[in-house]
Amino acid sequence: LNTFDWADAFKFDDQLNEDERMIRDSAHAYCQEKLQPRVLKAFAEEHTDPEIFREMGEMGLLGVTVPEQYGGIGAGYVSYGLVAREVERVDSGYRSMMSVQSSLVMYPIYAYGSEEQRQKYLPKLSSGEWIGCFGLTEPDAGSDPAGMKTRATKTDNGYVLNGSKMWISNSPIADVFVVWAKSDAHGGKIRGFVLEKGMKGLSAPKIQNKMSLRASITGEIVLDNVEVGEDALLPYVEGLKGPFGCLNRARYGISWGVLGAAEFCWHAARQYGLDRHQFKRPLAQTQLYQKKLADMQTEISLGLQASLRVGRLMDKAEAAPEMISIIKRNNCGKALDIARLSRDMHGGNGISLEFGVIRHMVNLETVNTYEGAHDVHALILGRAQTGLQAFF
Ligand code: TGC
Ligand code: FAD
Repeated sequence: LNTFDWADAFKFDDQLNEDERMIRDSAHAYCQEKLQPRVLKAFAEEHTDPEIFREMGEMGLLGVTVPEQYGGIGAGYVSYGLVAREVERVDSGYRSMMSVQSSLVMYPIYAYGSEEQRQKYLPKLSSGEWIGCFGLTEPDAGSDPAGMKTRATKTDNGYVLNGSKMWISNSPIADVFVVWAKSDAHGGKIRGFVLEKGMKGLSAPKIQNKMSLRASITGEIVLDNVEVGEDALLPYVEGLKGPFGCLNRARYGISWGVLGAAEFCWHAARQYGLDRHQFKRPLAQTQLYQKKLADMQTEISLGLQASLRVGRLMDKAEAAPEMISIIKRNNCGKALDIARLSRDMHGGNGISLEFGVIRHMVNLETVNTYEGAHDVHALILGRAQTGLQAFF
């Protein structure tokens, strides 16, 4: 009879190659040994440790898909997904720090930057010596980034930038700012600019009192007549496809990451149900408890297969953005359901930070919203199958 491993229902592991397993295992070891022990305090105290970027850099976890000549490890998108899953198994905030640096800062500099920009920024971002952030969202432009107000105005030597960005991961501790603005010199089209900490008129105040992603710092970016040279412009992209090209990669990584968080919540609920007795038997020996465990196992197993499939297509440059919308939307929604169920299955203990599940639950509320809210991805998919846009 063929065997069934409850934790790996579809023999997911068999579908990975040796290199992918090695990257996954070393990411798992780092995350469990170094990140897991400090997450409770970091979340409770709303503290982001910049040293984590250096550690991740040393482990080769930043810019996994960036070629080695720029400091990356030149691995594929399945490897990137496996890393995201291991990091988010500990905390969505840590995965956020990693994926902004990799997909939203290193990727645009690599894909749209000049050779000088690649040489200047990528090695230091990949080692974690420099921290990056990505400014697209504004106070009045979230789901609709085309409505941004930030402007780049041409000067004799370059550009002057004015505007403000909101809800920007890493910004208060960032050294490098990838900022998107409408440029008058380019017919009002959206262009990317690489700014640096310390530029006159550039500030990044922290957003206080978040109840989610508390281990990952979030801030604004305020641009008050920031003057930059021509060399700050990302030369090789214009229009919304610039930021969306980065978001495709980050959203893909998130689809894996949230399954790591969901697996944590599933395994915790299973163990809790085996250990805790009520009515003279383990909670796990009740039909309602087992039904919930079966739902968790099913959704996680299916989600992993879908992300793996899209990852293999990304490695062949054959993945369409709509595929990414399916996995980002569904995996986030399912992970959030699983975290909420696990919280419930832990009873009163479920609300304590000590058990970890409520931390994942509140984190996943953010992950379900950022990088295209759950309903926004539904509209992308609705448009793709009807030909009718329902955004406005
Ligand atoms: P639309 O007319 O659909 O497209 C405008 C132009 O963009 C191109 N495009 C894409 N290109 C590549 N990949 C994609 N996924 C693309 N989607 C669109 C499109 O081809 C077109 O190009 P062109 O050359 O014809 O001009 O644009 P729209 O304004 O109608 O957009 C609607 C919508 C809803 C699809 C879009 O605006 C959207 O996805 N909104 C969600 C916004 C979002 O995801 N923001 C994320 C901010 S960053 C973030 O949250 C980081 S958190 C990270 C962390 O901490 O981990
Ligand atoms: P809105 O766009 O105002 O949406 C509010 C609600 O309305 C949502 O439920 C949405 O689904 C719904 N909605 C919107 N439009 C429609 C429609 N047409 N039809 C039906 N329903 C609709 N951004 C960055 O640029 N960089 C970052 O690093 C970054 N990090 C973040 C970190 C955190 C902790 C958070 C919370 C956000 C971050 N974001 C970042 C911003 C994030 O991408 C936005 O919050 C997200 O895109 C949603 O925009 P919004 O908050 O303005 O919500």
